[in-house]
Amino acid sequence: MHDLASEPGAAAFVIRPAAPSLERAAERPMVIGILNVTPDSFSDGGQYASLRAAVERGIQLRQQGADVVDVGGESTRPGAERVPAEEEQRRVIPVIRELAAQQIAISIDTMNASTARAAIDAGARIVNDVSGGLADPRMYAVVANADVDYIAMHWRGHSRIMNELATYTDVVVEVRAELAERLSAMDAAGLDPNRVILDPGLGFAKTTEHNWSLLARLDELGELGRPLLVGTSRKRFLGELLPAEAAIELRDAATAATSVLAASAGAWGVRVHDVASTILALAVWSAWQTGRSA
Ligand code: PMM
Repeated sequence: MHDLASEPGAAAFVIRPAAPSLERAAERPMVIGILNVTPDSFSDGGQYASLRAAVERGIQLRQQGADVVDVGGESTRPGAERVPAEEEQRRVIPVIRELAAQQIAISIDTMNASTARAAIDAGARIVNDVSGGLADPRMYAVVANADVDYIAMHWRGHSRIMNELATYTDVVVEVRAELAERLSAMDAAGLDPNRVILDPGLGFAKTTEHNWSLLARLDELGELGRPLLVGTSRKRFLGELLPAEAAIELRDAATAATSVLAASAGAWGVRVHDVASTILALAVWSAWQTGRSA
């Protein structure tokens, strides 16, 4: 693998070993790189070419410093329709198998227990479930019976209807209570609580105002006693800070800023599309921290 850390002036880009840990490292949060394998992401040139392109992108995310590559085959954008589990698996399993064979730590972004099971068999080490176990009643059993970590995101309903579910009196109090309920359900289903990461689910049944409250009051979710993952990357609420016609990639600078804010609020990890800009922003944050303690 190309070693960016050995290049002059590349000290910021220390590539950590591919062993995800629920202990947050001192120097920076975990960086989870997003690899969406949907027809609109790698559509050119037929199935083999798109498999190759997806695998190459996964390797690139790792080379840029991602600790984990999060592979997903079903879009969860507002309004998105469901994808059959068989089609989801057809998209993601060959990609996971190839990346895992290259010792890249993989999480599978799925709400389907059967896809989680197939991904674990293909080498995934983390199950990232945006529904926190609510979409598929068989999910907890799959996770409880496997040697994997589990990311449980706050969720109220499928993408087609989620915007209608964004009603809260106090979003942080309610998200915390609903995540606590999930933790109890996981406990009852025999999941190891020490292997669970929680995520506030920014943009999922949340308005822009809700997202900013959750980010600014992340410490209140920390009271649940579990590591927190934050996913702001390229989301619409960041796009609202840019001119309407701005290219989607321009949201990466805003994402890098939220990565720093999440780091300083104690987040365990951030999930991003553009790994390089977040790694650099976190290196700035880390150097700042060192300056404080020197
Ligand atoms: N957001 C998306 C998809 N998966 N998983 C977690 N844990 N947290 C998130 O915020 C999250 C997620 C939204 O879709 P994208 O892949 O286009 O970012």
